[in-house]
Amino acid sequence: MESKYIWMDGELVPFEKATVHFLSPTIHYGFGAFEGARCYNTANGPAAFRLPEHLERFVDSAQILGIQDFPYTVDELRDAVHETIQANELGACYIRPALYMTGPLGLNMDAYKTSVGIAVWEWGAYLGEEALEKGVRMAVSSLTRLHPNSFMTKAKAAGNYVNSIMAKTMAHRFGFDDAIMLDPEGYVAEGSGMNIFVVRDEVIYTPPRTTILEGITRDSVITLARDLGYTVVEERLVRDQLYIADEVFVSGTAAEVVAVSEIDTRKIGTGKMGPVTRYIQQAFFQTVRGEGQRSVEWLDYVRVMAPTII
Ligand code: PPE
Repeated sequence: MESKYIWMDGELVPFEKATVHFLSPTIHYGFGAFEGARCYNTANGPAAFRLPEHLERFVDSAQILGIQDFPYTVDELRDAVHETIQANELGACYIRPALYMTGPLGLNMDAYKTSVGIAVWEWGAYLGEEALEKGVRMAVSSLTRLHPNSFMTKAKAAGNYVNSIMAKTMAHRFGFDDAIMLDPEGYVAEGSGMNIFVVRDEVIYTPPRTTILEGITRDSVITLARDLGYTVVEERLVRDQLYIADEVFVSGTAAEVVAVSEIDTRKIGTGKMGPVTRYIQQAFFQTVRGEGQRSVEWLDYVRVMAPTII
């Protein structure tokens, strides 16, 4: 995760100096939010995938949390991301904006001040290079995904990830690659850090937006699948629908598009990446590399900025 500089409130700070005070309320209470986007290498140079949409979701996270002093516009953040990628001399990389609080501890956010940082680093295949071809083995978690009236599922709030971390780690310790979370009513919600899709008889199903993070990769997959002529249905799914699916796959910025070969010790379909997943994975990678029909619409080519290194 190392890089040369991290952007912090308008300045590019050398990596080792990019620290936050121990008394930040974000450390004590998990009150903060983050975003995750990716930049890919294309024939026309590095380009960030759907960057404005990611930054809009970042601003929305602040809005959902009730933060009233969020200091930047989407355009300012976009410039900052470009500047940070440039300063770090990176091509393909992961982009991690985060907002965190300074100010007195205590549970009234109106006493805090909001700060924003942006880190970028080279981050390879999140679930492993092999997973992109072979798929991953997942387990339904015994932990319930967030109740929409206690944690807000549309915000990428830092504290929401306590639930994800516990679920993913448990799955790992039990020998699986990742966890599938059910919502408070028992319906399939999402993975610890990715959305989920089911393929049955060539129709693609995915849980509705209500209790999940509205993944930008999820939206891209739905759009690409429809472009390819598939029917995509957003409806509630139960866990046994996963077991009898022809194919299951997950999507996320970090995870990209990855097949699920096994769930709760049941082999899914043939136990290998299915044809629909492969087709969509190919369309996704073509798009992010600048070779798809949607590439122009979705790629934000990194611009040269005048850096403000301190
Ligand atoms: N659900 C959750 C809970 C989630 O965290 C992510 C992204 C998604 C769905 C997919 O959303 P999108 O990236 O917009 O397609 N998870 C981020 C964090 C991963 C991490 O380990 O950190 C990501 O993929 O960047």
